[in-house]
Amino acid sequence: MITFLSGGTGTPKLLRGMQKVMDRHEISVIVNTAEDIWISGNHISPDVDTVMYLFAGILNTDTWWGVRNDTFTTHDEITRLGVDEFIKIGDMDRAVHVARGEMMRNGMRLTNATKILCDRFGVRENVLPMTDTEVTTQVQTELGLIHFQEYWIRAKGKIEIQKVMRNFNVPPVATDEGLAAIEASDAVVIGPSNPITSILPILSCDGMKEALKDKFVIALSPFIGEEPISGPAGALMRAAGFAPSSIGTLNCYGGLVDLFVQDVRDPVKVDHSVRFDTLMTDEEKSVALAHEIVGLIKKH
Ligand code: GDP
Ligand code: FO1
Repeated sequence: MITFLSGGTGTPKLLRGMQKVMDRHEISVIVNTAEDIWISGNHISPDVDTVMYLFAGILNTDTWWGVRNDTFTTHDEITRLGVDEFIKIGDMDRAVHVARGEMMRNGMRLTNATKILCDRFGVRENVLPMTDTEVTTQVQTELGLIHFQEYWIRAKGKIEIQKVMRNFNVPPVATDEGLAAIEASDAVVIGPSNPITSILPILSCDGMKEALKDKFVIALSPFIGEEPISGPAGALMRAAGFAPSSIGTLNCYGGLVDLFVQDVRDPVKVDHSVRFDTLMTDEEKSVALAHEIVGLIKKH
């Protein structure tokens, strides 16, 4: 078994390849939930949904969010009626948010709601939210302290971030299911996700760092030079006090990593790193990188 720590784009690209090179029941994914948000009364868990839709074979892999060929009838009508739905939600996607919202309002843990939804979609992999209580990444900007989604989607990532924070009522705790998956794994792979908004929230769940201490941990860089392959990781790294680079990524993980993987094109030198082509522009490239990562684990 391998456990992956994942956000909603970079690591899912690797998981797309992993599905093809491993027994699917041997894949566990602990997924960031610090971007979750209640919208129009329903519960969106963007990273959990991306991983679930990927494994269900229905993910829109042009955007890496939402369901392929979804329609937006409800979103268009709700917007016409004056609801400020700043996130564009597809109709099929919304059905998942409605179902999950209902389960959670009835007191179900996010872990169990995710399991039920994954079963309905025929997902064979083990998809595990990082925690069962609410935690939200917020950024301090000229608009005040706002939800990360407000920054990235409403403000299109175009305003300066002064500070990144995580807000919660109860400190987030790693789930028993997540810790059991790590315990049962030969290795843990921190995928090439946003270190600040996807990976740190997972690592900050109580019990997570302890669980990783004695495990073989591989981390992949989401940076080539000072630029992430996509998304706002550069601005967030700077705001959190880290260099926007592979070195900054490794520093961010604070000594948990046994083997660091960076791209063959990356001009930044990281001592003892392993280099592969990590640019997963299509499924074939995801499969090739997945083979390399499995090879590293087998060699260990
Ligand atoms: P989010 O939840 O949508 O922010 O997605 P993640 O946190 O999972 O991933 C975002 C990160 O993925 C960005 O910082 C990108 O640089 C990185 N990324 C996207 N595609 C690739 C790729 O093909 N290779 C690598 N190495 N990183 C990638
Ligand atoms: N990202 C966008 O840039 N625009 C959208 O309208 C949008 C809608 C959306 C709906 C459901 C979902 O699960 C994700 C969605 N995303 C959208 C992705 C967005 O949430 C972010 O890219 C990730 O959270 C970034 O980490």
